[in-house]
Amino acid sequence: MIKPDATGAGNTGKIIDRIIGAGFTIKAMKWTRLSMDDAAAFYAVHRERPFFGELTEYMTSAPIVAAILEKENAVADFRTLIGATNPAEAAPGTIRADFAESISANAVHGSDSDENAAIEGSFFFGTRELA
Ligand code: 3AN
Repeated sequence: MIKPDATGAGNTGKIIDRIIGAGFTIKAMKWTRLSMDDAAAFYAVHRERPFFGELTEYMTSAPIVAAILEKENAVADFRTLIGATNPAEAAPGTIRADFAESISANAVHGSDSDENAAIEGSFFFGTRELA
């Protein structure tokens, strides 16, 4: 997912370009905006965390781009491409080092396992939307 800070700053194209340049195939993609219910459901695992309110507020503040990406070793390679959650700790040249504003406005989201990638993919897309 490309998050509200990045879509709002006009960085969507640059981020997609990096994703394609790193060898990912786009299987599905959409520009949309999360409702509060959507954001709460998507981040349900973080429900009890102190930053949950800030996170859902932020994630509904502007459009996002959702995508399903395919690559050998996709989860690990995507996390390498985007860098650490906190942009201050993200390795130079990563998407978060170059485009993220803060730990909550951190430009992109990546699934943390194949299992969660399948769950998150079906949150946004039906099977007819897969290329
Ligand atoms: P990642 O997106 O790197 O997998 P997670 O799953 O630990 O990170 O956290 C989900 C999202 O919650 C992050 N992308 C970030 O926007 C937000 N977040 C995580 N930790 C904090 C924090 N300490 N303060 C504010 N927001 C946070």
